[in-house]
This record gives sequence, structure tokens and C-alpha cells, in this order.
Amino acid sequence: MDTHRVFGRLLLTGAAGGLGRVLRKRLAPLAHVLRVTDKLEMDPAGPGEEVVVCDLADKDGVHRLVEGVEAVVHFGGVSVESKFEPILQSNILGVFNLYEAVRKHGVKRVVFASSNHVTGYYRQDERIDVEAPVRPDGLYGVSKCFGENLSRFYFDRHGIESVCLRIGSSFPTVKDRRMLATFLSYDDLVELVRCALVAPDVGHSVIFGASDNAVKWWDNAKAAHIGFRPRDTAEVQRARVEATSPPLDPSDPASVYQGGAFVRTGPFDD
Ligand code: NAI
Ligand code: 15L
Repeated sequence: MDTHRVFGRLLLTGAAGGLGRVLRKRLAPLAHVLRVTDKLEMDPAGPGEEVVVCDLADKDGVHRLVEGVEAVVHFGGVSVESKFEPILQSNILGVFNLYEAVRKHGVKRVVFASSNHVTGYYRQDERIDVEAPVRPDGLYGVSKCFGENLSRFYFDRHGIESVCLRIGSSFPTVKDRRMLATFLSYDDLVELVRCALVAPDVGHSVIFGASDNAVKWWDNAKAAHIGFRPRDTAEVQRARVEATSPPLDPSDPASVYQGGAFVRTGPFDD
């Protein structure tokens, strides 16, 4: 792929969400037409946009959604720990529907919003790379492992390329001490998605999504082919965070494991 390319039509899922609203604005220059979708209502279509309300669990709807697109930026889904049923509908069935539609319509590449919670049970004093075995910290993390594995299968079987972004914490500001390690600024997020869309020959790739933070849990050396160079750092927000966010008890699992408070969630079937 040409690293300056403009796509004919790009599909963005999860467009009503926190990151989807950021990407809707910032991905526009990458496509002649940006088709945005969510199960929730979104702002009306602007120039060069198509807006489609669709539940990812609706197979026929997802097949119509994907028709005519060149690449997909898949950010829709349950984004936090939850009961199994909504995760099943959005993150398991929804991702399957998406990949089947992608296969059927000949889409060449998917950028998949995975999560740091696929490896949330590594300790905060460990540093891992993109080949470390997954250690999900809950059902949400397990569902993102499913997405990563499904995308691997669709590459091996059908040659559909995917880049799985194991996003840390992408919010306007650093909200707590854990985020000094996991923070991904919005500018760095947009650059990460751009790189994942345009880098040549990504095959099936996994990359952690964090800014150039001083505290590093993740090593992206084996994902260098994506060409992502973060420019921001959480460190400039450290003084404010330390003044306003007291340290956790060191024996609290949320301060032991990379997944933070996600490792305290559950039970899941009550
Ligand atoms: P969000 O919860 O604000 O947005 C997710 C969007 O997906 C929502 O608008 C929701 O309506 C939509 N959605 C959920 N189920 C759907 C379904 N069945 N059909 C259609 N749309 C559906 O989450 P956020 O923060 O914007 O995250 C976006 C993606 O990035 C998610 O996949 C999340 O797991 C992932 N991610 C985000 C991180 C962050 O720090 N914000 C960190 C790691 C991963
Ligand atoms: C995620 O996967 C979530 O989508 C996001 O809301 C944050 O909780 C983030 O991880 C995090 O670990 O901070």
C-alpha cells in the first residue's frame, strides 16, 4: 500500500463512541468517502460522509454496511468489562459478522481495536512484547483475544490483512497513576490508526497503542513495520496526576497487574 494513499471508501465502526468521534473527524482526509456506523444515533452526514445505524449483531445489516468499502477501522463494540451476553453479541458475534462481510465483499484490510486487557494479567513490573502469550483479565479481554484470533484465521485462510491495536488508555487526559504507563494521546491514536491503514504488507500484525510514556510496559520492536512513532508522553501530566490521585495499596491487585481495576471485576453471571 502507498503510505500517502487516499482510500475510496473507508468504514469506521463505533463512530458514536469516545474514540469513534475523534476518528470520524481525523480520518476524513484518508478517504474520499468515510462511512461511519454505530448502533446509536450519530451526527448527520457531513460532506464526504455516509452515516449508517447498524447493530454489529445484525448479520444482514453488517453485510450491507461493508459493501463497497476498501478498508475497515473497527472500533465498535463493548469497551469495558461487562456481563457475557452483551459481549457475546457485540464482540464475538459482531466481529464474526464483520469478518464474514469483509471476506464476502473482498475488503483487503481491517484495523481492529483490541485492548491492553488481552494481556492484563502480566504484572506491572514486567515488560512484554507483541509475541507474549495472551493473559486476559476478564471476559472483555477474552473477547478481544477472540477478535485477534479470528483476524489471524481470516489472514491465514483468506489473506485478509489485519492490524490489531492493543490500545492502552486513550482519553483526553491522564486520569490516574496507571495511565502514566498506558496513556495513548488522541494525536498518537490517530497516527497509529493511519499507520495501520497505510503500512505496506502488514499481514496479521499486533501492536500496543501507547504514547512515548516514561513508564513502559510494552515493547513494540517486533511491530516496527507498522511505522508508528508516538510523539506525546504522559510524563508532562505526572505532577498533576500525583497531586490528585493517591497511590493504591501495593497489595491491591489493581496496582499489581497491568490490567488495573479490570482484574477486580466479576463475578460475571449474577
Ligand atoms: P465507547 O464505548 O465509547 O465506544 C464504543 C462504541 O461501540 C459505542 O458508540 C457503542 O454504541 C458501539 N457499539 C457497541 N456495541 C455495538 C454493536 N453491537 N453494534 C454497533 N455498535 C456497537 O468505547 P471507546 O473508548 O470509544 O473505544 C472504542 C474501541 O476501542 C472499543 O472497541 C474498545 O474496546 C477499544 N479500546 C478503547 C480504549 C480506550 O482507552 N478508549 C482502550 C482499549 C481498547
Ligand atoms: C480499555 O480496553 C477500555 O476500552 C477503556 O475504556 C479503558 O478502560 C482502557 O482499556 C484502560 O485499560 O485504561
